[in-house]
Amino acid sequence: MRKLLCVLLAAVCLALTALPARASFSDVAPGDWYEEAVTELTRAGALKGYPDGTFRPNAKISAAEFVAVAVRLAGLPEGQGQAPHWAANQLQGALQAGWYDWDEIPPTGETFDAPISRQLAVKILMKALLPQARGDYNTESAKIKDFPALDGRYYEAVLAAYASGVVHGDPDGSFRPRGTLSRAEACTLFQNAARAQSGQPSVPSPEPSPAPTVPGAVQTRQGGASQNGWLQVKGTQLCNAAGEPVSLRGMSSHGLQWYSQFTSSGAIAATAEYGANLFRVAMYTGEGGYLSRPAEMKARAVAAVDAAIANDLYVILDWHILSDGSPMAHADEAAAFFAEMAQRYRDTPNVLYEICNEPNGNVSWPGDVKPYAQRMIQTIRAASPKAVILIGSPTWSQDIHLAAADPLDGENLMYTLHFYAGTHGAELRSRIDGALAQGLPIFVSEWGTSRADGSGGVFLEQAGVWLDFLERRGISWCGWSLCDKNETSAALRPGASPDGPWGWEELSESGRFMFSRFRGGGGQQAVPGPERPSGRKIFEIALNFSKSLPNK
Ligand code: IDC
Repeated sequence: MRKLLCVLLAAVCLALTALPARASFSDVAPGDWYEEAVTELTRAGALKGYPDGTFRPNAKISAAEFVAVAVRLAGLPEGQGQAPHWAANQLQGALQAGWYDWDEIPPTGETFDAPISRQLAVKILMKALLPQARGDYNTESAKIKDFPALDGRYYEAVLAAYASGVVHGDPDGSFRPRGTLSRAEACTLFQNAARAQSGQPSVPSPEPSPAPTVPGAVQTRQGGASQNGWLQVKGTQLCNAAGEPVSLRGMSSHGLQWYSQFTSSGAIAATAEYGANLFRVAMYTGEGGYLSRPAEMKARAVAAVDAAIANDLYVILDWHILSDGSPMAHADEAAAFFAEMAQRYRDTPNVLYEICNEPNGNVSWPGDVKPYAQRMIQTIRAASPKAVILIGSPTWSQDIHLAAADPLDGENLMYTLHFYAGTHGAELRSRIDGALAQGLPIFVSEWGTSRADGSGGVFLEQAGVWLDFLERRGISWCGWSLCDKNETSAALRPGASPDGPWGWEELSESGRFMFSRFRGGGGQQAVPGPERPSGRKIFEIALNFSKSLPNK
């Protein structure tokens, strides 16, 4: 009897010590599907959370974060990194060890904080932890529904990862090689690789994201509409349904009559992969736009809005007046359009209505823009009582001081301010502060790194000053423009695929700058490490690096 007790006691003790200590992150709860993986990696010393005690399981893992975990797990010696980044030495070590090539994560650092693609992550993982593993081409490729989407340089690693049970793919059988990984998913990959190393069976990861709440949504996003719900304006601040301040950041399309191909679901998804939670559908009225081809342009606008909704982004439906100067010139057409759209999207929290892009020419606030806005607000509110409505002002939506002195009545109204970094500076910024002080909510629904004509520059230093200014004030923004036109304000290089995804090399200088600021300029990355470099810093690093290259 006594002997039996001893044996039982020993068994209980053994069971207790075998239980993994729980990871103590405020957002990793017992029973979460990733809890075990996060705990194992934390105990192995490979993983750290954020200074605020969170782990952010659903955030996309960046290249630097992923490589840093791999380096720690493999015990790889660090190198001498050249970019001022918390993971530069670990990345340099991994590069020297041949885990990845120079072009995949350039040591200049521009993409260290960008989300890592799944195919590259798997390559690095296999090189780091299972370098001997191989997979049979015919057997393994048959398991991967989207095998043709894989870049050839990743075949070997991905086949080996499937063969050794490290990767199971999505429930629908696809691998999504150019998609991103959440931090939680990355943990299960590392856990599976560690298990494969020691001959233990791996665990397939379940559906990673919470179920979308938007009907028809194909993917949920950090900071997207399924997370934040109906927006509301409290004081001057844009807030989510729970009343917490939110900043929306993303890209505007170019004119739908010219570049609607870059409003495809693939293009919007590719932009969101870089961290955008906002898209703007710029439906020109003049210049061959809606007024001359209404049915066609409306169809394009609806398709673009639906694509943004399917990707869980907030989306601005922009009545893009420009050459038609006064919004009053076509107020009837605008009212009919917004009545239909507000009805169509009445139950969809994603949609914001921008009623007049840029009034200009001989227009006044009290005589033209304000009465126009009153009519549109009434029209939209008839169907959609709480959607956010964005209101322009004279002088290409720069005269917010006029609106601040004589604002409209109503809830969830914001006033747009547009700037171009090569043309507008401190004077316009101080106008924002003046308007905010008067209680006017501001939304920068269009800005560019170029001059106001869409060319010249790019003026990244000035743009950095602007974005830092906006960020400190919690102001949302949308960059001009997502297309491959040969002008400096275009975010894509000529010839970029309209369906994405886009590597860094397909982004223009302006695009790189804007895309790198979607997640904000500072403090969002995992510890350890200094603040993420601001856009200006990234620019300086790139500049210094190019200066250090020999002249050819
Ligand atoms: C520009 C486009 C350019 C096009 C022109 C006229 O970049 O390719 O030829 O419009 O249609 C705005 C406008 C926006 C302008 C942009 C740059 O809202 O339509 O786009 N800009 O000039 N306001 C200030 C600058």
